[in-house]
Amino acid sequence: MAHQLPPLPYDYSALEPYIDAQTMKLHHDMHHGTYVKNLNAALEKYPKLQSLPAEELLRDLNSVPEDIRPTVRNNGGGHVNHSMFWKIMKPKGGADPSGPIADVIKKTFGNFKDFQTKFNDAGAKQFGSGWVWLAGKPDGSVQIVTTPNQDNPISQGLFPIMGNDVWEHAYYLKYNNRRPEYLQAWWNVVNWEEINKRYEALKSGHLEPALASR
Ligand code: MN3
Repeated sequence: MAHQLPPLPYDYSALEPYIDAQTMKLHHDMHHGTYVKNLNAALEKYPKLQSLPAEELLRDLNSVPEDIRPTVRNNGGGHVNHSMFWKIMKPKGGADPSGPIADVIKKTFGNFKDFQTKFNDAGAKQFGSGWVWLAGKPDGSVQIVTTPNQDNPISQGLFPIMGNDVWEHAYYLKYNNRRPEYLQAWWNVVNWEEINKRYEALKSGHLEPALASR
């Protein structure tokens, strides 16, 4: 079955005032929609690859036929990244995390505030389009990484626990060139329940439910 654009799990306006409805509509319907369309078009020639979750293709890009590899990397990445992105946000989200993700953040970064500062700084410094992530290994260790374009940490052997989109399309209508302001505001819509689920899936080795593109 072809890859599908997952429905947004809340209204376009649900993340106001932090993320505006027009940005959400364009971002989900047009940008994510286009990644899905392009991914499916690229896979038409390779029926065997169509049934794999997009994460599997990204995990081993070298096994993807060369003629579609850049398209799969960019558009498969775009599909996986955004499928996660909608889910790790929610209206009335934010506040301080609790549960296992709070514990590992404290253990790794000292406290939540220092983690936020490092995450925001990394996102602000990502040159051009890309993402800032908290990524982890099956042993439960975590680190902040950035990726250009639509690359996903999964291609480097790391699992994306959470990530923020720092492409201009994610914030420009409301924040213009003020990316740091967007990065700061974003914490108000973070869905820690979902992020805890993803972190638990990584540690337990049962990643299936966390594969966002399914
Ligand atoms: Mn985006």
